[in-house]
Amino acid sequence: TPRVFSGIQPSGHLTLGNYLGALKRFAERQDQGVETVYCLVDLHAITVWQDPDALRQQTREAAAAFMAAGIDPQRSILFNQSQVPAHAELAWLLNCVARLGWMNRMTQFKDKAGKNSEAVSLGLYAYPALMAADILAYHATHVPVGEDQKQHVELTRDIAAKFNHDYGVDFFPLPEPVIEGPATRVMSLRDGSKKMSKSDPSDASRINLTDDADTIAQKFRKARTDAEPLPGDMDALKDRPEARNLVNIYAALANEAPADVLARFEGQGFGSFKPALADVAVSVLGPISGRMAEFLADPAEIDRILGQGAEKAEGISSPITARTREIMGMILSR
Ligand code: AQP
Repeated sequence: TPRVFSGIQPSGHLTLGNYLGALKRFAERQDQGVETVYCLVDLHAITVWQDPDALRQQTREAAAAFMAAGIDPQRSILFNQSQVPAHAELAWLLNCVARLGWMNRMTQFKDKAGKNSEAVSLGLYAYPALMAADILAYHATHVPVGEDQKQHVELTRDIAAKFNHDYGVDFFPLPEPVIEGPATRVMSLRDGSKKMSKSDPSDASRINLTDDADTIAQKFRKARTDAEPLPGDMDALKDRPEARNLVNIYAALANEAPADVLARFEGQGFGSFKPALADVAVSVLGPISGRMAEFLADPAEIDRILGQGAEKAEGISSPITARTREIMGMILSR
């Protein structure tokens, strides 16, 4: 039976990239009636330093964003990772299956560590093995993610296949990455070659789900673009990454094909396209930030929901990790 798993790091304010690449599609999956497990991956967030009070606040804010985007904790399992022991436990077991050479090929580690790779945490390096544990602890079959996470899901398949092979079992299903829609890689508003990221030092590079209408309009107004008018088809935007990004964002927000957006705006410049884009963004994000504020007014209720989700998550993952230990030869006598 299909089971969807995905997660988001509570490492800052969630962005428009997280919404279009992840949250919006998480809600669609839930509404298709598939079993959906969604995790606020706080153990991943601490691979770079997080102020403890800020981490708590960001985790509640992310939970509020999930619910505001349509994830219903009665129909999906919604929880924070650290409350379910299976994640850290299975990560260790899989650390012993994953190969160093595989880890060395992970581009996100190279990007995040930069030139300073001796000074980053061991956790940042092991991040993809923890992500494999997140997915495999639920025997998840489908993992909706943005383009940037594709390599990590492929690594998860390699780890699962090696485990099955090394122990002569058919235990872990190989999960499929699900990457679809016009906004699988939303780019920075300041640099069309970088993805929009919640940890980018420049707030102007991203739209936060908590931004108000004026801030959204101002960020799009200041977004980097070129001076050419919009063409009639997407192929002509091949070498115009900033323009292509804004058209894709418009299309994803309006649930239209990028080609249809261009058909309407062909020949127009950014002086008219940007305000139209801001209007669509505000009409979609305004209600979401409003609902987020309502949820955040009652943090104890958010914590209660996360606790209930963690109990359900533990019910699935705890027998799977126990069985993993048993397969590996560890005594299981209680
Ligand atoms: N720019 C993006 N466009 C489309 N999808 C995106 N995602 C992230 N950025 C974009 C998707 O959101 C999900 C959660 O990502 P994450 O929080 O686990 O970490 P990330 O991919 O590293 O995202 P950020 O925002 O860049 O976080 P930081 O800055 O903390 O590293 C994933 O499905 C991701 O693909």
